[in-house]
Amino acid sequence: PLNISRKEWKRGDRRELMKRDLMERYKPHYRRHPYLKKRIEKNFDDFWRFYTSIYGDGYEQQRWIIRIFNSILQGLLDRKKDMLQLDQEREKNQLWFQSEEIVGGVLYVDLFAGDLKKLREKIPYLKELGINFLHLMPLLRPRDGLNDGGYAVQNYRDVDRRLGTYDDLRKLSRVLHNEGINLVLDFVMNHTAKEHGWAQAAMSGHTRYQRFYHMFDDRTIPDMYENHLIEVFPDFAPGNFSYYPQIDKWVWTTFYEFQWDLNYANPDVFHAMFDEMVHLVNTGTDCLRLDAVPYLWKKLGTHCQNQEEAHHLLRAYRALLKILSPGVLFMAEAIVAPQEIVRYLGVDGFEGKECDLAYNATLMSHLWHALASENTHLIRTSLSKLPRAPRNTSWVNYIRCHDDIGWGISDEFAADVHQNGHHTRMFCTDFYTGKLANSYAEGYAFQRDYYSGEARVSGTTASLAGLQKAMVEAEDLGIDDSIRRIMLLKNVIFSWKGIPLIYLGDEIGQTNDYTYLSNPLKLRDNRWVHRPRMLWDKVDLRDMPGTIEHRLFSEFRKMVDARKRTPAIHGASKDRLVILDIDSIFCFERCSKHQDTLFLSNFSREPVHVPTGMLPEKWQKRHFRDLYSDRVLDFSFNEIVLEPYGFYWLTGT
Ligand code: OTU
Repeated sequence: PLNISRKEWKRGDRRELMKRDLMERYKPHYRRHPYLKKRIEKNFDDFWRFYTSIYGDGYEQQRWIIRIFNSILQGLLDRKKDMLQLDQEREKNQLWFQSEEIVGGVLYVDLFAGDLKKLREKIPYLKELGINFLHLMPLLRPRDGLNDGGYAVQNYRDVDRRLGTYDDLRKLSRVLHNEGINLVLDFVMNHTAKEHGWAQAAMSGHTRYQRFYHMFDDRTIPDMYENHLIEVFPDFAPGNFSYYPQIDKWVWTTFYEFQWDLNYANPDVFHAMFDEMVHLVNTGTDCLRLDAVPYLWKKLGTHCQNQEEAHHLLRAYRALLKILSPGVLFMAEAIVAPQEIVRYLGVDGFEGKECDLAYNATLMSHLWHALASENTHLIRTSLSKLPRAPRNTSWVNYIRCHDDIGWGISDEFAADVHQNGHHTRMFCTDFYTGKLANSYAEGYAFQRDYYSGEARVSGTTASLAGLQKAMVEAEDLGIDDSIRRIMLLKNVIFSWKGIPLIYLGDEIGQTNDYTYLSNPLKLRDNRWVHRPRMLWDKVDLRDMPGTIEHRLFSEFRKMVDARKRTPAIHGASKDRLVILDIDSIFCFERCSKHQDTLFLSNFSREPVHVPTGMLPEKWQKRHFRDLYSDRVLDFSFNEIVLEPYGFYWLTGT
């Protein structure tokens, strides 16, 4: 029942009325959950502002808001004691994720360990690696058959049967926490599988559920939208709409035909998805990876990505989870133009109100470009032109994930360094698919664009960096170089502001896995080439000096240790790019209360001498400590000498 009369609603301050009404309703629970009152007081205004900017503040909207807050209350009542406690600790230490101690890893449960139970047995390996922020690829119950690597969820409250049960997941999350490892889970927010209960109800004609999706009676409106849309998977899912004769309707399907985009213009969807989110949060996850967020809002006449409303939705959900589970982070998966990605971290007045983390796809793709071209003009120009990540957020820095590499290089930034954007992206594709004469890479074109010829690229880190070719040709120098290249890229993601995220298997240099070609459910999607089954025989070689695995693994360990003992890597330090007049050098400085550090990377296959006179004044000296190798270096002749693909983490002695 509504407590506020229409008259009051009409005349009064609706936000205050609603807030007071909710606070009154939850009073009986303040004794057991004393923080609830404070959290509502603190976050309600944000929720209201963003929620009503989408759904309005009509009298009936109260009913939705009360439902939403009832979901919070239910979530709080179901929430386990240890989680409630962690929430409170993290409320006092909100920027825990900015610590230099945090090191991320990502894996597929089945390919890495078999199932959730067996994954528990692999925890010692994760600890040996120093990983304490672990993203498990989608593991909620997917549709049968093709499921886009789990990104077509049939039931958000159940676990993929092949991996285990819901209890196994809860148990795993508890065990991980006891071992000091944070858990990241996917919340596939933009779409459900067409086998999801809602979609099934829609398919059988239930109008309430048809409104959960974007459905059209004929092609008129889809065609109007289509004029401005891009295709994400032009090869296996051309167009953005699919026809279903059972209901004689066209349904919005940005990705595969079996992934139905949710209609967030409907408050029913906002609430229903919030309920699913609450449930997921209560498995004990520390961070939700929000999949495909750029697509959440559709607006005719636009390309329907990165709309302001999509941001409002994330901000409204952010405010709600701060009430239920302030210990849980939001990580945006928005692989879009550099200028757009950063907006998911809440810039321009929305600092701290949107996502806490976001994939740094700009850094990732530009690192590969710098490596191929042995030139850092583009990466440093692009990075220096972008707004900084707000101080209460962090990037997730990676060189590779489970997806293809998209060449997120902007025409504008390319023009700033007198390059043509299209040609630059073509160069990257050609280089990493091994088309250019001097290329060492073994990658594959993914979803080539019919008009521009541009394509994203699939391939593991090791294969793209040349290890696969060098091993086939048994070329010692090639092997040395590719190991250097891999470590060069890793060194940047380990020291750049944010959390480094390693795709498990990279630490021992796993190359492309071609077995997907004999699996009918995988064979058309070459992203599976870089999602190899973990080769535990190779892992065992990490202890055998002289092997590639040993070399890579020990360097990786060294890097984790170095990161953890470098205070300037903490998110609170001040960072700035240092532009040197040497094409192949990427240099930045990070200054903390405790120590200043200068990071230098050489993207050239040749050694490079950097005259110390080129550096900012405080770095013009002769003796340094390299925090990576933990050695004191003496650069006589006033030159810092970097080996081919070499790098230093320098501090004063
Ligand atoms: C994500 O990626 C997932 O990471 C993919 O594995 C899924 O297939 C997809 O969503 C659908 O769920 O286009 O090529 O801007 O780029 O959401 C990968 C975001 C993708 C999109 C991204 C998408």
